[in-house]
Amino acid sequence: MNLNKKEVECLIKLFHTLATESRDRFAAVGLDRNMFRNILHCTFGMTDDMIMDRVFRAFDKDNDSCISVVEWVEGLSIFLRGTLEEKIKYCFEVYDLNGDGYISREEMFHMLKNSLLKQPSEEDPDEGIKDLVEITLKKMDYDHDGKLSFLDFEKAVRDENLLLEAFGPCLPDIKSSMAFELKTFQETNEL
Ligand SMILES: [Ca+2]
Ligand SMILES: [Ca+2]
Repeated sequence: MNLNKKEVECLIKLFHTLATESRDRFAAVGLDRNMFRNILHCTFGMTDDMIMDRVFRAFDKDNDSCISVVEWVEGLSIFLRGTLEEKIKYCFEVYDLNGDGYISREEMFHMLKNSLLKQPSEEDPDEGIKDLVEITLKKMDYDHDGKLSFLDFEKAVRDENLLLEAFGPCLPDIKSSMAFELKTFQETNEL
């Protein structure tokens, strides 16, 4: 945990405010997929549906389709104060779409296609994305088995930090996290 006690308390307070707003819609105390996606979108500027869905699953450690207060604080600790190692683990989890421990060619294709779709091109876009997958593999697949293991991904990101979000933005940008911190952590300081 990289947050101090006061920050954790602020996040818990915010969680209860958000969870109360939605309580009439479902029984469990927590944030459901739609609420959580709404927060990712409005607060952290995320726009990609597939990535936001994966972020929800990465936060939802016990897989009960609801973000509990503990899952919320632990996830935001990585969002706001995560170490590089924590962020590598988190991003890998987001990008390993089927959770089999590898980022496959198909998964890379799917994510790159999804994030590059807005760029118009004369050529067959699928061909360009296939090329990009091969370039990415060449750069990141150290053991040459045609897919990215966690070790491949970790080594590649340590060599070049920009590769952390190679398959789509799944961490808040600096502007959004600073705005979030100002809003969330400041309010209680004033009390
Ligand atoms: Ca959960
Ligand atoms: Ca996989």
